[in-house]
Amino acid sequence: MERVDNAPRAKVKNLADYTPPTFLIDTVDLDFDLRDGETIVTAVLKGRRNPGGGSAGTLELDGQDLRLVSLTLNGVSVGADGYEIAGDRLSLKAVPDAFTLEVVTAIVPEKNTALEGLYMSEGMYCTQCEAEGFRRITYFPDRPDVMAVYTTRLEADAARFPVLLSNGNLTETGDAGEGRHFAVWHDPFPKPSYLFAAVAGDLACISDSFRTTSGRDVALRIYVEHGNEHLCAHTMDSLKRSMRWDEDVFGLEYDLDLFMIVAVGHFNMGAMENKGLNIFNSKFVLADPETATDGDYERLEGIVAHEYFHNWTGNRVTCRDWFQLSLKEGLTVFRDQEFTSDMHSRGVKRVADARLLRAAQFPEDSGPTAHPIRPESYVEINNFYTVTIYEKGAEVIRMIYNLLGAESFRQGMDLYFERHDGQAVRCEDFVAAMEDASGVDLGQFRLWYSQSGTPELEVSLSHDASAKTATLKVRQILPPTPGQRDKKPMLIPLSMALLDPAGREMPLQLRGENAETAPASRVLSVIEQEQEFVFENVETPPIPSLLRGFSAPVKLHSGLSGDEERFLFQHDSDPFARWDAGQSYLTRMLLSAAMDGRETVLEATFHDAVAEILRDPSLEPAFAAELLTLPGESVLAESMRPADPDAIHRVRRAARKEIGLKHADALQALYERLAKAYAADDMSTAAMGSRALKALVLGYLVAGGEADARALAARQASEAVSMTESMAALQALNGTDCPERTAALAAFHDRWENAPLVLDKWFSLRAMSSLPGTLSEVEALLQHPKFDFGTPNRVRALIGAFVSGNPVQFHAADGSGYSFLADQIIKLDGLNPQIAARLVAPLTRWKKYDEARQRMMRECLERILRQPGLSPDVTELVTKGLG
Ligand code: B3K
Ligand code: ZN
Repeated sequence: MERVDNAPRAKVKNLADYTPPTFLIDTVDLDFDLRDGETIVTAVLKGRRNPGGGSAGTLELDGQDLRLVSLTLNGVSVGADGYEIAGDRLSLKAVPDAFTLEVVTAIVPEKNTALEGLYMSEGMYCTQCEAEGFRRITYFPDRPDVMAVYTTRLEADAARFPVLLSNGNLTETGDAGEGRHFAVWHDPFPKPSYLFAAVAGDLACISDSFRTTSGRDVALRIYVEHGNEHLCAHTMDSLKRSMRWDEDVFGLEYDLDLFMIVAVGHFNMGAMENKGLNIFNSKFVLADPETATDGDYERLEGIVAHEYFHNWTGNRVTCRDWFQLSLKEGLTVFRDQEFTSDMHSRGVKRVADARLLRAAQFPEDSGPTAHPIRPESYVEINNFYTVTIYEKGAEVIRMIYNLLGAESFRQGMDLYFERHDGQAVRCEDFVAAMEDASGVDLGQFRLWYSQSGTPELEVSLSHDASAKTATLKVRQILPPTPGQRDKKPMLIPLSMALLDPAGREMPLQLRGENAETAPASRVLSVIEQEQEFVFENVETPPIPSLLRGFSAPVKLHSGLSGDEERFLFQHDSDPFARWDAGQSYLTRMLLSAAMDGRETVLEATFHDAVAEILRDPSLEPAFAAELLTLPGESVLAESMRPADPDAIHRVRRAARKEIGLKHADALQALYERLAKAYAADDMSTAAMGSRALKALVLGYLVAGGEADARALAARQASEAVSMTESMAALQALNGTDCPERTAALAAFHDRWENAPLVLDKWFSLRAMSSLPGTLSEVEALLQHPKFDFGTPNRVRALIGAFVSGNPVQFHAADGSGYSFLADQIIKLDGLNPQIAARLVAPLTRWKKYDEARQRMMRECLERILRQPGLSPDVTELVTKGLG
């Protein structure tokens, strides 16, 4: 067997090795001569020695896939002996303390399939520079602590590229002769190279404006392909709401006179916060009720907000180095979560965020790629745009918010901006600002930045009737993670209440405290490995409601019985704790049925609770839908060792059938009531919530297995006037092999064949069907005329959906799912390493499965690693995955 060593391309970078840049760059003048074949980029950098950066005379520049045309230092052409190129580094020798360097490079955007740097998407030029894409445009110190003022001139064919955009303000336009034109943009705010952006294309523009609190008018523009203008209203609205919210809640105003969003069809992720010129995956710009679901609407709004909020948390104050990524990402996710909570339902949002953390982050944190939210080393930074950095990072900010309270947190934010506006800083600087503004000691809390892994809390409550005390014993367990065997006890905020038999909160009087001021719920600071909290004046045995509001990103072992969990599921006034009690109960029922092969999964008493929820008109429908959703197959797999994907699928299906049959009448009645509740194009929170519940109800009815339920779904599919209705019907039918499913899918395909974003949904439905034979269908779909390995959205819709959204087929006992994935990773790696690397994770979770699956998954990882010329991206994850 051929042996290949991919290691040389995969070099480890360590936080401990950070050194400040030797030279700073004050201004960058960029000129893009955009032409078919080769684009010439001329960069003029004005730089000077960094007073805190040592005395070396060599200027280190990064560059990748560039053809160097010329280098001119202070007007003198630099000869071959004046610089060295080694790999992706250009070292320029004998650089004086102040200099002007002109770098001319040639690049080929048309051939750039990695979609980093300058590339082409559907006939337009666009850029993606975070994290290290700028080095694919020109030689530059491509690191976030080098902040410069950019002036950008773009020149291109006037007919094909009438729109020329870059960061900041437009300062000049003109005719460049020979049918070409140019535009010059100037961004007055110093920024790191990763926030640079440029676009050239033939695009339609939707304009609006926003008046800031201080009375400035900001022009808002969304650029999309011609013909898509009518699909931008929700994006524009979301942008305006975000701008208002950031002023109201954080006192943060937008700082330029122009804010632009450009929609791009080929994009590696969701969107990018480039200064003044956000570039978005078109999936998160274009929406109307006919083509986008309510879920799409919500995600779009959240992403627009997230990118907009980055203007302050990320752009004005940026990261010193990429180890600090969570400084901007965790904080900005926290901000977008708060925005969504304020716009919609706080309880439902909290549940959704907790669900995401459990489904995606906990598995990462317990697997071979676990890392702290501030990692200490990496090979490829693109591999660190993870749920840990983003979502766990946001949970860490949320804990600070809860520890300090809203007011002090706001003061901490103000101090953070006062100290660091215009700087590139560390997570530590953020924590210090919070600490200094509030006086709260965050010493022990800082471990959340450096320790990886999900802490576990083991809790037990005992009641002493004669002493009238209730004692809560808490133990924290910190499982070992790669590179971290022993850990220090952390500060874990544990929000809790004690409920009496009627479900009311009892006063919580800790020993030594005053009875009069005892609160109904409180946050305990768990700081020791083992700790006891004694509550006084507790007459009757209480039921503890724990981890309310998901007060910390931990796994809770509550020690509660099934009856107690059911009680909380019915009575807890805290939405998260109520939902969580139900999930925990269901997990127990489902897993015990999975292990003993039982036919009936749910207890009769649980069905009573379900019946109650189905007929409770006071419950917010979106929340009722959360309560009644069973834990997903991958979440269940997390709690079963070894995980048995077939058994999990079987019992989950059986439980759904039970619910569908047992509650058929109630479900039917509810379906009819909800069907009349709102117009299909009513996009209010209430209407969307009502449709979420209706989709769940339809799913259960079809799961019941009766023909009339299938007919109902088929009717909904064919009569649907909105994408939400249509997808709900297709999803309900997707797990059943029946003519209704086949017909509905075919009709959907024919109707939407030419609408790429909708066709993606069809690919995903096909890939996520749990029916046997799905893998062969997915393989056949790789040959579908509309499938394209070069379009990330399509790859995610088909391959991504299969490997992450179809556990039972992906984990097929014969290993076919694994080798399919290995083939696709190898194929994609040659085109787009980032997209290939994003698919690796499921194979790295082999430890959770039985021996046969373990062996097959490892074999696939080894096969991938044997590929010659494998990217550092995939090499890093596969190597870690093999452990
Ligand atoms: N900052 C970008 C993500 C860049 C990913 C680079 N691989 C989008 C965001 O988090 O807002
Ligand atoms: Zn972000």
